[in-house]
Amino acid sequence: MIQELFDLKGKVTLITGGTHGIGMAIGKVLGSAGAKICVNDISEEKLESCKKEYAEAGIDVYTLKFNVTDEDDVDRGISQIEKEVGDIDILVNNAGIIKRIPILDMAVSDYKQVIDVDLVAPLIVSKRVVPKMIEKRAGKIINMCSMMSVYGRNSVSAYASAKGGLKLLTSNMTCEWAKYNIQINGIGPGYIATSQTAPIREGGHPFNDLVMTRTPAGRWGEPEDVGNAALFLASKASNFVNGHVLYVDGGILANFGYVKGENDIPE
Ligand code: NAP
Ligand code: GCO
Repeated sequence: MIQELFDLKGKVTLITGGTHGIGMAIGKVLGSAGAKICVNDISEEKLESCKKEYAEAGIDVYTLKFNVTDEDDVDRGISQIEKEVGDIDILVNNAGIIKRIPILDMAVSDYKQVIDVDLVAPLIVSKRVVPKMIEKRAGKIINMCSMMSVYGRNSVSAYASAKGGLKLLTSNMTCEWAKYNIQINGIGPGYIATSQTAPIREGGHPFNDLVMTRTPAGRWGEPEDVGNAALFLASKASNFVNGHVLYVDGGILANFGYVKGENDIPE
């Protein structure tokens, strides 16, 4: 019974930007549950190099180059997946970028680029994929939100605007598509150790101290922490969960913070 609940055997899954980081972690977990994993990227090199790591996890990944911000490129890519692999059962809108620039220093073009990848692209890819899910009266869409869907911080205005919008786009997708037995949810990772956060985590960056004190779990998240949560939202176990953002953040959103050395909880 329990195995059947999380069995994704034969489910065609597209993870955008799934060649490394959180997307790859999701691919490995869903692939280990039997899903047929398809990943796209804009880098041929990353598409090629990810195959080995997926293979080491026992997953024969299908890779395809297309830019999630380009409607024609998305249509071409999804059509090729539908032809060569099958109609998509599970869509993970994972591809994303961040630009850490204070508002007054940021070019509007930079702001628009982040919005395009992190907010408009999930709309483009979902609009192209969902008609087949509606026909089948079944589907799972997971939008990669963030704790920045609810928090801002200096220098990430474009990113937080996009992720905040993606939280509400998830709500609106639910309002329009849940009646077709499609579950659309978000995942909101906290601070996860990937290439995207390396600049603020490594080399003694002070931001690392902030994350360590603000996160009750006392650690950075690992991509697998997000992958494991994705299994729940991709499986039958979440068939009545809709429009929800599942925060995978070690408790950071529950914690206003404390003064180090005062009221420390004993180890
Ligand atoms: P990452 O290592 O930077 O991976 C992002 C992926 O998206 C890369 O494979 C990137 O490809 C791809 N991508 C970017 N633009 C694209 C485009 N136009 N078309 C197709 N693919 C594109 O980031 P990550 O840390 O794994 O994050 C994955 C997702 O989780 C992102 O949406 C991010 O915002 C979100 N998130 C991350 C954290 C965290 O702490 N790491 C926390 C909350 C949310 P290239 O490498 O070739 O550019
Ligand atoms: C930052 C980080 C965050 C993470 C993540 C946190 O600069 O604050 O990159 O934005 O990527 O979104 O949940």
